[in-house]
Amino acid sequence: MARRLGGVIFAVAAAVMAALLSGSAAQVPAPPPEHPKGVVTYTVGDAMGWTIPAGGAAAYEAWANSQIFEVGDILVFNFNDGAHDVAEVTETAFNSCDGTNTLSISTVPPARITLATAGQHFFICTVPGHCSSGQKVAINVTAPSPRHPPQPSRRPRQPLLPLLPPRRPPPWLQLSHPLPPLRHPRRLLHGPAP
Ligand SMILES: [Cu+2]
Repeated sequence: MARRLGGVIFAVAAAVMAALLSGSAAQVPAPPPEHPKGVVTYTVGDAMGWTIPAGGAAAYEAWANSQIFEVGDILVFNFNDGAHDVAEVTETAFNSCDGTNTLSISTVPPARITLATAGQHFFICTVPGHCSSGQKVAINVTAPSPRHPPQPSRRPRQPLLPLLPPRRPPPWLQLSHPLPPLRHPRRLLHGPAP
């Protein structure tokens, strides 16, 4: 009898502990994945820099296709001061090498341009003849990933653990008649104490 009673108490206690443990474990949110690299700065054309490529526009096309650009990344255009510029243009202007209506233009090297939005970005040099000779590059920018979480100053501060009220055991675990303490189980074996 005492063994069974002790077993029941143990089972109930174990069930309560399991319920509490599983409940509290489920409340702890998984930590956000940390981005290992942060914002990536790309030098357009690498060692070639920003110039009229010997191989034509295919050189910049191949360079751009070998990278994965994400929102927040930075392009650096290296060129000789006064020899070139960098203009972001529409796709239509990019295709026709029209540098008359630019979205933005940088004339001082090195030009650092942050890729602020996802989608296609088109850059050309507006010096006559340069774009049509291949000084143009199209950049496909993908949406931010966990590699680029929002800036800490913009992220609302949250407690590490949510402040939830303490969990109560479910009603079916609440005993209407508390069980007597089992300090002297042997006594129960031989009947109630005198
Ligand atoms: Cu140029």
